[in-house]
Amino acid sequence: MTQFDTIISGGRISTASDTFHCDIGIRDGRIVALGEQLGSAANVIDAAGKWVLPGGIDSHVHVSQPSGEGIVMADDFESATRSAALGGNTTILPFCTQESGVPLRESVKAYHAKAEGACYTDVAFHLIISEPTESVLGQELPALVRDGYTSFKVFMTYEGLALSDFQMLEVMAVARDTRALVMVHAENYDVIRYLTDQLERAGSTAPRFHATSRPIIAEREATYRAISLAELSDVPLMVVHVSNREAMEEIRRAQQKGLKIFAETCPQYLTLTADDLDGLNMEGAKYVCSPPPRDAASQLACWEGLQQGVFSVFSSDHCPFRYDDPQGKLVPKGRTSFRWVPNGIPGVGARLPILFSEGVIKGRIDINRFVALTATNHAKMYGLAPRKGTIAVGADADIAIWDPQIEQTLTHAMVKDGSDYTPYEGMRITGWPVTTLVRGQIVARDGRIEARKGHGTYLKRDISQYA
Ligand code: DUC
Ligand code: ZN
Ligand code: ZN
Repeated sequence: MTQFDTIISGGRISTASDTFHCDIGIRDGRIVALGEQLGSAANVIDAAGKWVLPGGIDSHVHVSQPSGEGIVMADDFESATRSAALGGNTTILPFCTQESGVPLRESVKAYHAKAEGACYTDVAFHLIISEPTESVLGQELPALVRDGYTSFKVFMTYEGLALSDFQMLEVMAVARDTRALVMVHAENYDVIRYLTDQLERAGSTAPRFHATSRPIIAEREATYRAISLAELSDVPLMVVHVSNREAMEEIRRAQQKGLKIFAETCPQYLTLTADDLDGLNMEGAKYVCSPPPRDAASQLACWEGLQQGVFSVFSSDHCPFRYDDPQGKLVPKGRTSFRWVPNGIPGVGARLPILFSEGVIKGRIDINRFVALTATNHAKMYGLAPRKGTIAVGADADIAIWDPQIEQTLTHAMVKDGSDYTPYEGMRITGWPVTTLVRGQIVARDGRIEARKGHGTYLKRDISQYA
């Protein structure tokens, strides 16, 4: 009888703190040994010359979310987790949106039904709170937090989603009582509404005006206000998808005061600018996301935030729509105004290669920070540690084996999500995750899926280590 189901041998292992060479012994989906000459195994994966890292955890993705009349999100749970696994991820955290007038528990059940049997990676859910009614605040949310939905997102903008400051305070009070983590989309709703009206009246309706309608000031002001409300409520806060220096400065100031304010940035804020929205005809729609990509100075600021610890997580904000599709970016109404262009871009498959290549290979961050930003901190932040997010005895064998030598040009065919484009098309990328194991099983290898659909499982989460 062999001692292990799988041994990964000869690789260079990095965690969020260390880099070392040894073999990894895996049994029953977990790491059970780290050492040399581990003995025999049913399967041996030769990782000589490769980098062996914790599988990525992408804690900000949107899958199968209702997105407005006539608009369909490009990914279901199968295609989103396929792309995630091919891109070196082993867990994703999509959102369950509260539907108007529907008990929150019903919305959660509906997402479970969509994910059940469909996933290649593991999955856990955040909640989106759009109607903080008495029963949601008093009964549903506390019960759902107890059941493992330990984080929820609130929006400060968007019709049907934006909460007033009063409502934000009510949600934060529940978070304080239950030790849940609040995530916030920080943009000033009235500023955006006002500017959108002005732009439309002036006939400035092309996709590029999406960026004009959501200036840095709108993000900075809302970031400051969200932090103030969290300070008043004495709760930790995660500011998601931060795009620029001014918002970052609000976050840094709060962090320096000792407040538990955390922040996330995403690949689009490192690699795209508002000029990308400027394409001919509707091409710019491919880059419509919120907050919008800014400029080169903002990109530099976001890199500094990753280097200096202002950002603790780097996520994709994968929110995929097909481009050449009347139910996607080319929805007929979108031609009349940027206001109606589906908001979001794909990225779950490209997130890790982009940060590896632009960050680690180009020397902006080291490999340990890469692991922290893409896996370990997500696990700690969202109640998945110590089971997920690291390479240690006892942890799930969620592992991505990287070839740091591969150089290629990124194309949509490589990320294989349900969309028909990648906003990062044409980027030169060095390093690629060649093998992804989820709980010890090879799910993706050399650009192909090898596991059965449904190998991915739902994860009930603990309270955040930071809450
Ligand atoms: N916010 C997100 O987090 N994702 C897509 C759109 C948005 O506004
Ligand atoms: Zn958002
Ligand atoms: Zn998002």
